[in-house]
Amino acid sequence: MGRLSFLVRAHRSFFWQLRDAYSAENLQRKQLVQHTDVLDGRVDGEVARSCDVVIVGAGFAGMYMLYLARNMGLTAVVIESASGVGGTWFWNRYPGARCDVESMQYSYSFSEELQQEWHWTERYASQPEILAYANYVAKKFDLLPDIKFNTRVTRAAFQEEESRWLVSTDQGTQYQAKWCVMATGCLSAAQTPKIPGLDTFDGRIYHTGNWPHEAVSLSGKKVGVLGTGSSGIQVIPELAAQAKHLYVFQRTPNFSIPARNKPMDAEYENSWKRSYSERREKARSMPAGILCDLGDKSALAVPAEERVQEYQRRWAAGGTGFTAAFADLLKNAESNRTAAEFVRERIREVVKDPSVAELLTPVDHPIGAKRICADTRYFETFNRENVTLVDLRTNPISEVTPEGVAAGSDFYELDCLVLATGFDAMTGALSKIDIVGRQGLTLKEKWRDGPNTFLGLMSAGFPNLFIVTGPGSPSVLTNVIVAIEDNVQWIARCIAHLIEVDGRYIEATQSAEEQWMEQVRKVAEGTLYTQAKSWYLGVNIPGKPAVFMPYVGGLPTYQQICDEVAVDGYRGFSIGTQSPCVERRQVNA
Ligand code: FAD
Ligand code: N01
Repeated sequence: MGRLSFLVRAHRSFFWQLRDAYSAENLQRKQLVQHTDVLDGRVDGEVARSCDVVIVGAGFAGMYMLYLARNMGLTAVVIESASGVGGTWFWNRYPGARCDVESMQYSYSFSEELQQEWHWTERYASQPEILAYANYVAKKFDLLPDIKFNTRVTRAAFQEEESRWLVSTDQGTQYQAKWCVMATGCLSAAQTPKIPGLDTFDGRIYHTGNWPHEAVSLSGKKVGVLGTGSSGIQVIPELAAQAKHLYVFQRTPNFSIPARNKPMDAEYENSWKRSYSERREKARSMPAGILCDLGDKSALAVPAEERVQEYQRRWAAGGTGFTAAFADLLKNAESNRTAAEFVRERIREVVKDPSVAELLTPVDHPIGAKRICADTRYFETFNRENVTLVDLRTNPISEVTPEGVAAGSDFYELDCLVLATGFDAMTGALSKIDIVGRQGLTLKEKWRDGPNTFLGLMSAGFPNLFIVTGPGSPSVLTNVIVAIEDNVQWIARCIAHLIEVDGRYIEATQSAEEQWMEQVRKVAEGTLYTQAKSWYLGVNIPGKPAVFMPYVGGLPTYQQICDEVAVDGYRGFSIGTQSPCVERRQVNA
């Protein structure tokens, strides 16, 4: 055990050496390896640009992967369908969009210079500010020349003879690379529900996950909004402030905690900047990668009065740290009920009309089992004269017509409709790409009954294809930037190892993958997460298999496992020095 922890520490120190060696302050291109693959080559008569790594997506994951790959001396290209960097924060431009992890934490930690010089103006950063930050990072590290914008990857196929990925785009371009990194995002495939007549609507339809770049004026308009998840809860107060009348079409009410956003306090910012690296390290030791006040007792282990005081304290402080009040809120149904009931009482207090309050009160799932929301005057919005809550449970939408929405026996005339209907999460962006692995196996076919990966990082049958924050990793249950940094560093280390040992390919073994998926399933079953019909389970997408996708065992445990796997010679992966089909021919000979 002692030796293993030593090796794990040594393995992790690689990242810090890498960070230090290639930090902003020292950004000369150093060559860890001699790369030769900058020439264009011909593939099936077409010219394909050849490089070491193709990265799909220029959100925080893709940008950091590019940064590390280039600084390792590898040639890399990022392919991005958007016209700019930022991913989530490029697309989700709806009014009210902001982060619910504090801005001092929701940022990269890999460059001390970057984290010192960037100034966040609010406790929780708004979408425009996070997008500005992404652009700043891209410029600071000179990432833009290696990103192909306005280009969608349509196909990625593993060429067995050469052990290379051939990546095709909707622009007719092709890229050939040793390694392909899918940095396509967990929440990047916006989901539009199939509602009869939706395409006949005469007014404009906006999806929160694909909001227009130009200003959208809603003043004097009758606006409908469908969906009351995190996006709906953020956009609804903003729409209500602009619209002549807002109709909120709600199927399931959600738990939300006041964010209590405020301007950045200079002393608070300085206290972080004085000890950024220590705080980042502590954050990495917390289950969600967020430095927070984590209760270590059971909610049932303290007297009722003390418990309520703790909830009140957290409610007043604001933010999603509310569910960290006690250690067992997501494990013990009785403990969870105490927190859920506290929030239900607050909703009843805030919303003046008791029948509206009742409709807004979540009763069908444990608090936190769906992604907890953070809001700014969400429940208060329903006290406004110009806001009507339409309960779709009793009055389901029958159709959309050119004039508006028919629900139950009522008709709502609308000028525009906002869809806050979420995403095909975790697998959606990947399943839109025709990914073909060894012997013609497609990822779509392999994942027909649910996504199978080893550590969320690789899937058996798809050598040299890495996924950042893939299903089977903690990803969406964390401060995602921390999860991204850890995954990307692991991938970089893995590629460095392959170069060191002259490995042509690395691939997850079937048995390691099966064992890992069993572990992912088991830990989820030990929690209350599986008791909600959430996108974590994929049940928001018709026909998608109901499988709990993220790993709920916590970031530190996950990272420890990833590190141990690596120091143990990439246990659970096979590494070959020849291409898989040459090896197969040798075995068969
Ligand atoms: P993304 O940012 O999704 O980037 C993926 C990129 O890949 C996109 O730009 C996309 O266009 C591109 N892409 C996908 N498929 C293709 C293709 N086939 N070809 C070319 N390009 C492609 N996380 C938190 O931790 N805290 C928060 O407070 C938080 N708030 C959020 C708020 C919203 C509204 C949403 C939607 C998500 C939020 N998240 C939050 C999660 C957020 O997605 C991550 O924090 C993070 O931004 C993900 O970065 P990424 O690079 O992995 O993916
Ligand atoms: O999506 P969601 P989201 N008819 O799936 C409803 C992150 N995020 O975009 O619950 C009627 O949560 C659906 O109803 P129901 C965060 O991780 C973070 O809001 O299925 N209604 C639900 O109300 C988050 O979890 C922030 O009954 C339909 C809503 O649409 C994730 O992104 C902000 C319907 C979808 O909710 C996704 O959030 C924003 C239909 N046919 C997003 N189809 C932060 O603040 C769907 N709905 C950090």
